[in-house]
Amino acid sequence: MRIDIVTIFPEFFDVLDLSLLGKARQSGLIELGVHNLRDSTHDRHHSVDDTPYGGGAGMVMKAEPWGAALDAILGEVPTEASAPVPDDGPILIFPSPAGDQFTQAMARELSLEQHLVFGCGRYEGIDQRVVDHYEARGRVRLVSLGDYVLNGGEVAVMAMIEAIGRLIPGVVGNPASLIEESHEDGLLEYPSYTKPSTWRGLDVPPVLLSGNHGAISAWRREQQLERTERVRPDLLAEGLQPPANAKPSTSPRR
Ligand code: JD8
Repeated sequence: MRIDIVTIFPEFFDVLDLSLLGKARQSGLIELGVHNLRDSTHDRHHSVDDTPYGGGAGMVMKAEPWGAALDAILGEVPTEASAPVPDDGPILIFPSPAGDQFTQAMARELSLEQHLVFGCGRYEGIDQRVVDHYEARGRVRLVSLGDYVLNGGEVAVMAMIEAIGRLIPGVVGNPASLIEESHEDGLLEYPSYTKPSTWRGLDVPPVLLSGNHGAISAWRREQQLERTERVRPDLLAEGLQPPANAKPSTSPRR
């Protein structure tokens, strides 16, 4: 997968050299390009923002630097808006508090793409015509990390790249560990334990030391249901999702 990021804080993404994603880049599973928006400005101050039309607090990011930066990454996009919008090719993703909620299902969907381009806004946001221009010429998505306000898109992009990147086959060493995760089957994960079997007077649940795998799976499922009921009953309302590797069920959904 090719990932491009446009931002005024390119060093923010240096951390992507580390850990799993760092290895995935070395192995070629993920190709990453980080672009400084100011490199697409031509004035002495490399200015990327200006006052909002209609007044109001704060500054808005100018369209021209974004147009220059994204055209350079997306390659020639059809000039006239009437051209059919290709349903393949890169997806341009703008993090925004006004975007669609980012979820595990969206992460799985985007992990199947060949080329993701992330545009990190700052200030009060990006001139709306940037989104309108590229929406008329290709696939554009506004995505929100959650219902709270950040100062810019970088943190959201970091979270999305981690959630998407680890679903690319080969990035996570043992793909089995991807199955039994919160949100993968619509349930929160069960509690985990490791040695010692007693710590500060707290014992590991005996069933986990029993070697009885049937009993252990039943206990873990029970823990998932109890925890989800208690912490995220909304997930139960959504109905359980079949685990990613589940065979499509022929029986009508109850
Ligand atoms: C992109 C600029 C800051 C937002 C005025 C504060 C995502 N879940 C999320 N919360 N906030 C963002 C987000 C915030 C951003 C930008 C994403 C670009 N800002 C603005 C509007 C109010 N300032 C986000 N994903």
